[in-house]
Amino acid sequence: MGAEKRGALIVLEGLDRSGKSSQCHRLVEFLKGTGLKVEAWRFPDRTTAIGSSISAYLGGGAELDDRAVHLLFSANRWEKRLQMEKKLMAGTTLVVDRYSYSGVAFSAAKGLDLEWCKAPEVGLPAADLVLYLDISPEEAAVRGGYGDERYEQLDFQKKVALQYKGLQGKRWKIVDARQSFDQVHELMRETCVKTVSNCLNGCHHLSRL
Ligand code: NYM
Ligand code: MG
Repeated sequence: MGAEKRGALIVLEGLDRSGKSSQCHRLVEFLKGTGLKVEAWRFPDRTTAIGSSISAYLGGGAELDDRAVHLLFSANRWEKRLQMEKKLMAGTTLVVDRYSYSGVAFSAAKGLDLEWCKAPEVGLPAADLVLYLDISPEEAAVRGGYGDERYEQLDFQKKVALQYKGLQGKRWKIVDARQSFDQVHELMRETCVKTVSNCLNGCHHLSRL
């Protein structure tokens, strides 16, 4: 049997309006252009039943207990776990717009206990690379303004930014998101290519959070 050729789990994280969604698409197009099997994913995945409850909550149409919402966000990742792992093990790289780190940062910013917030994430596939699009909450707020979903307020985003800082670890790359769209993309390319080739060359097994 040959070495396992698995795809990479690449996660983009950052405050609302940091440019994650556009950069995810740009990155996926770039990686596809190099001949790789790549898919764009995002959390929350609003297409499932759990995702639609989350969406109703974010839109302000539903009031839910903070811990219940936290667990819904986590369950939304768990319901996708098998499909994610199958894709990764079949050699497809996933570029994911938000993951467990959003889950922990946004709930901890509400004042929930950090360890409690992390617990339901344990066992999910671990990201091979977390690209953190770094921008101050003030600068993000100025950029075209927030929408009207829950959490999209400057004071709350400041608390989220602090939580994100505490989560940064060895698989994180901090990307200066104040640069132009093309510059930010350039900053991300090289580490992504390296991460994908490490995974495809069988350097490491899929690990879990
Ligand atoms: N969010 C996202 C959470 O609070 N917990 C999570 O686990 C995830 C994945 O949902 N403000 C928050 C962050 C965002 C909001 O995300 C909606 P998006 O990327 O704007 O659809
Ligand atoms: Mg948003």
